[in-house]
Amino acid sequence: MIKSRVCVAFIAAITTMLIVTRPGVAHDPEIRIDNAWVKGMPPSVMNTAAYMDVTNMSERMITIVAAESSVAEHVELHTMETVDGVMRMAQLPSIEINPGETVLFEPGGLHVMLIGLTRELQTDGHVNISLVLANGDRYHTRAIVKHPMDMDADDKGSHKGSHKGSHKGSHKGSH
Ligand SMILES: [Cu+2]
Repeated sequence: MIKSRVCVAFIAAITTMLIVTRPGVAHDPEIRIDNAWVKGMPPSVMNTAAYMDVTNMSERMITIVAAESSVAEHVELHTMETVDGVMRMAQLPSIEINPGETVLFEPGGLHVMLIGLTRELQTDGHVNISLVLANGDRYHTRAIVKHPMDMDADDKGSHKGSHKGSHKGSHKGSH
């Protein structure tokens, strides 16, 4: 009797270990994150944005409800919208992705907003970013930091002046 109880406890412990040691998610991955990168900023700029491709690998719609990163005090899901001819950022409560669909987080569109950077981002360094799904699963990615002058030509500083001017000067002063 005691023996079988010990055995059950042992199996339970092993099972717990297996679940805990699996990184993040205990079933087939629902999303895949590719090409993650962060816009590098001069040290004086406290906010920046991260971009990536997110593919829904599952057969049902998934919902991203939050993003997390240790390099910023606040992390938000943002998009760009045009109001009265002026492009500005808007926070999104969630982002839905249909089965098989890839949603692009890219300059001028969806982005993960990193607000209040807690450390300086080194060009070619990495930033850990997690996406949180509605079911509580977290998916981690390592985003590479691009130099501020190294951005795609089509970016054209679309963030400039938004967020109450916090991005102002982000394209000034190349190193
Ligand atoms: Cu933003």
